[in-house]
Amino acid sequence: MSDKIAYSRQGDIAILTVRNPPVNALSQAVRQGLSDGMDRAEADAGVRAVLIVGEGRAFFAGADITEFGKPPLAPHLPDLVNRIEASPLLVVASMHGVSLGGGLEVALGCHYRIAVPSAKVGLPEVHLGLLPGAGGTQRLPRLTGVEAGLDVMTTGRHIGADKAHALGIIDVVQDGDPKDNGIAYAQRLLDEGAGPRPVSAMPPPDPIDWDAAFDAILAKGRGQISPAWCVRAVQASVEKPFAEGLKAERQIFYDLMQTDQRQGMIHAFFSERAVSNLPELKGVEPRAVHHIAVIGGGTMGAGIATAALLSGLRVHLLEMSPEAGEAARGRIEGNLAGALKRGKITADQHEAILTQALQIVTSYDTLAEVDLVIEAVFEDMDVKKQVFAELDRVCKPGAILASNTSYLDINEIAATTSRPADVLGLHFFSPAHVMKLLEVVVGDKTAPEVTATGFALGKRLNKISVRAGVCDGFIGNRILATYRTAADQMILDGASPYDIDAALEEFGFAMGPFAVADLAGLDIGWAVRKRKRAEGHAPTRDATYADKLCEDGHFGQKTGKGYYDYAAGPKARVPNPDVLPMIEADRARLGITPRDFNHEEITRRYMAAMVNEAAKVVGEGIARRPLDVDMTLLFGYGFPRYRGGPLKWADIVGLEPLLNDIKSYAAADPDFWAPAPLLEQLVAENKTFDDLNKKG
Ligand code: HSC
Repeated sequence: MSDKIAYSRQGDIAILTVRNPPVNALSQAVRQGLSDGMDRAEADAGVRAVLIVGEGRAFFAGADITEFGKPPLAPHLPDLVNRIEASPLLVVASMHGVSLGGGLEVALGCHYRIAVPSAKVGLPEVHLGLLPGAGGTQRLPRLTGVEAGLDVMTTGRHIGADKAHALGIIDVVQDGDPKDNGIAYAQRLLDEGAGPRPVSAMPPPDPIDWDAAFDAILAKGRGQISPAWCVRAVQASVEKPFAEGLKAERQIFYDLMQTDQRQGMIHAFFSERAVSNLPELKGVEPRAVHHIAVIGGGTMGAGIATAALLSGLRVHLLEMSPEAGEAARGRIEGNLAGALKRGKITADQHEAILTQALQIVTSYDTLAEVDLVIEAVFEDMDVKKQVFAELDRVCKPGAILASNTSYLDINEIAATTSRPADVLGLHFFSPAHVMKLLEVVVGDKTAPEVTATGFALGKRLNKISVRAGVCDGFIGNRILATYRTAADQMILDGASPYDIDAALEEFGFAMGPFAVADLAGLDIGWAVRKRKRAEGHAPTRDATYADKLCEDGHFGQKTGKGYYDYAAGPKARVPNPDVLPMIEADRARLGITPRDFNHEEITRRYMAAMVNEAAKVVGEGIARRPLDVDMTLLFGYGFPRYRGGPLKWADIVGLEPLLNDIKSYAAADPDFWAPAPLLEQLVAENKTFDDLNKKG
């Protein structure tokens, strides 16, 4: 028997204990061990019941994802689940930690299910571009009904034991040791004369309007297909005999396995975990951080302070005046009220944060004891330098001084202090207590333990932290500036902002770039354009329509008008009729005859600009690996997760055709479209971005 499964006996009960750390993924060895364990129990004289229980953190985290994309190895999971269910012995699953995907499917193949109160179950396969492929779409609806079953599998969310019990997924919820609980429960069932109770033998649930459900879920997924296909598999569970339903499920599973979306989502799953794994920080101890200061209580500073408070840190928030301090407190209170409402904190925690953990101050001298400071003041180098001079004066030795700048040179800021090794960038995204991305910007002199502390803080704040080098805009905003310029240039050539938003939303972005600009505030881009013009870095054909909007006081949603008119509310996007005439005036000034762009052409150009700049960012070492760029765009810029990130997307569509596109655009604008050397090199060597990820 495989060493992943330990076989033992207690009276009439055979116990199969799963030992496959860290999370008991159902690898080939585990499947084989379970199958052998069932054979052994059935041949073991006197055994009347089997208990399946996991050791360590989980019952089972699901199928072993590292085996996907490789030739499947027997025993296959669906066959194993059927085999367990068909046993003449009574089979009990005792669940703790997570039982996800194939892990829950194994439990559904067991005849009875008991769980500890902290256990969580779910069918998260849709987050990998798949659907449950080991009978989950056929068995779960027999227990829960179609609507609840579809909710579980199309959202992929984790469900607590009590809720799962209420839904009929778990029979008993009981505190205690999972193994002891399972043995006692199996014994009780035997004593009561219970026998095997296969879910497959239960009657199918009532039907729903399948086509309507399919269309609604497809529309909600913004192009992601696997949730909608759950509907068709569940439909089969209602309309076909069990064995035929299983075949239908398996066919859809195999079809989804072949899709780009499956590749993209599995890339996202592993990259999300790999991105904070820096070889340079192996063995480097982060500094202890218990108490931080945030300088500036605007939207960004208040969001950062909220995130820190929610993670249990003490926060001093420094503002210029008591009035500004009170306004900052109001913002934080608003954020915390939201967290309380969503159940992220209890009323007691809310009270303790506001009365003890948060302190609003107006003097730098109060910051002498803090472990780390995050400056979030106006985006101006001189202002930042003044702040850092003050911090350098008052902060204790060893305190870390961080800037939340989104573009400015961390090395220049660090050089104004007497302790450049303690300075780094911590670039949050607004709203900072919600958005998952944190760019940890490492300056030339930043000490390794300071970088390690940035990553440790990111983890504590539940962020996805990405290492970025110093350049204008770091990873994300530098790439954004390029694809936004490509969009502006397309507008000069004839596309409208509304065509571009529609094309990118079809591609899977939650919002197109112009709707995003309206949301973020058009004044941000205005300030950047003015700075770049002053530095002599304006595009050859410089569009001014966005400046005109700002000059007229239209900054997007916050003023009620930008590219769109929000008179009917923030979600009611109506094109602002003033915008197209402003664009036409720009075209006339620059002597451009507009032409039509279709959505495919818009997307190709936009993505080509994004990939080309991303390749430069990786080639220059600003991002460590292609996957670092992918995670930045996924978690900070609304890039569709099912496409994996821009460089995963590039690998999938092919680097050579992309390079050819870039070269063809370069004919009209050679500076902007200069191909990234790294992209040219990969094409010449017939390699992919993912080959670089694998090198680490
Ligand atoms: C599935 O089950 C498909 C089936 O329906 C059908 C299959 C049918 C096939 C038919 C063929 C004929 N596999 O996240 P953490 C690793 S699809 C392999 O840091 P946490 C993870 O990479 C699966 N490895 O910990 C990491 O490795 P590292 C459905 C897995 O406590 C380590 O474990 N299940 C793995 O924050 C720790 O993970 C899911 O989608 C897996 N399944 O979270 C669940 N799961 O240390 C995916 C994890 O080297 N997993 N690893 O970096 C999760 O959601 C989270 O990992 C947990 C733990 C909540 C389990």
